Amino acid sequence: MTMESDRSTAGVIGGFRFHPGWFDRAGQERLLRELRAAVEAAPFYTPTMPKSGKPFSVRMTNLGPLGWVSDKDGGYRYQPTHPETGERWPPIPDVVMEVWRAVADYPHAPEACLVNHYRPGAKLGLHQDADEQDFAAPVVSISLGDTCLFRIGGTSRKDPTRSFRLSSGDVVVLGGAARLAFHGVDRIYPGTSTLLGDWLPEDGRINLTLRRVTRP
Ligand code: MD3
Ligand code: FE
Repeated sequence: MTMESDRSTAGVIGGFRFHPGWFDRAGQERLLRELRAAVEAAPFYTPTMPKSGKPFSVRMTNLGPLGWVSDKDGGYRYQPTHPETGERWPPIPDVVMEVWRAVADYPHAPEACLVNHYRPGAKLGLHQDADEQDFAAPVVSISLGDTCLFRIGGTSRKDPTRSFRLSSGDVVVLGGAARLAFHGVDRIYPGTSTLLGDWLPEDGRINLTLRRVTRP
């Protein structure tokens, strides 16, 4: 019962909702087809850290009217265009909007869908999502491809954390207190899914995070 990483969410900060297996394999493949078409128009790029300019190990792109970007000079921000192509981000596919409508319990549309690609070895350090104006809206996450080890704590960096695995097709909703919880991705388990192999030779994991950015 006290495994370091299991599928139970007991003891996790309030407002955290876990929907394992929301998408079955056919649903994951349908979603991936939409995503591939969008990523052709808005390719993955490598963001860099504010000030240091150190590259992220995670590659990113976005869908929707606003996208989250980061670079040395501009820092963390939302903007309507891709930092390398200068084009507007492609729309958020209907299948993704349907997940928001089903789980978000929030009456306005999301504005940003950040698409993270983790190759084996990529990580995302413990952080808060705090670049949005409306914390009343939850963040909704969809996992595709290889399983990862995800960690979530409390609203202070010093709070204890819990780890568990997120697998292909899982949906997580971060609302209430969890909306400002520290969280991160500690590792990717290579070879745990066959979903991405045909598309991304380096395989790995994709995560979509849906967010409301502006106050409605
Ligand atoms: C907990 N992404 O893009 S998704 C991010 O798996 C991010 O790619 C991770 O953290 C990923 O910012 C985690 C699950 C998630 C998303 C947002 C959260 C967990 C969260 C916001 C608050 C608390
Ligand atoms: Fe985050």
